[in-house]
Amino acid sequence: MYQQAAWFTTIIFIAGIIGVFLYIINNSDQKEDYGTVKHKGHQLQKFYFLALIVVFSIATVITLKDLPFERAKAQENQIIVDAIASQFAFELSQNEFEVGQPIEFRVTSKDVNHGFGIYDENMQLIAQTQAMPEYTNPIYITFTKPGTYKVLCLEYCGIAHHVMQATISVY
Ligand SMILES: [Cu+2]
Repeated sequence: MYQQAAWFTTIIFIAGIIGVFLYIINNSDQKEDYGTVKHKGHQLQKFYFLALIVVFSIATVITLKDLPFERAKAQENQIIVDAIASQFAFELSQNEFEVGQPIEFRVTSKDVNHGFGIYDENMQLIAQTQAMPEYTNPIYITFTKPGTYKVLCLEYCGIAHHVMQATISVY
């Protein structure tokens, strides 16, 4: 659906640009007094510049208001799990959970920047954040299916980055 909207928008913009080019080509043989043309052009420029600012400001406000996905929020009865990344392992204060239990992972790093990506059994990324030294980034997640989930590092952090992982079991 978003793909389609992107396509339509692109095509409309391309059509608009082609239209402008055709208009300019069509009118390029008309001779006018240089002074008048310059004056008119300047006025037009001012008008289009303002119009662009207005159109893009409105478009920005409208499109930034809502994310195309639901944002996870903190819950009252959530379990808090400390997740500490370091070269080249994840240390989780708990890695066994129940289906339907809201969890907050508090993700940080002991050394360099790492990624913290939670993958389901089909190796689809279901949640992720950065693991950064001196920062704690939360992930709010409620597992809806039992199974074995994997945590993988998503940022190249050194020679053994590719082996950096942890396992989460959900019952
Ligand atoms: Cu890494």
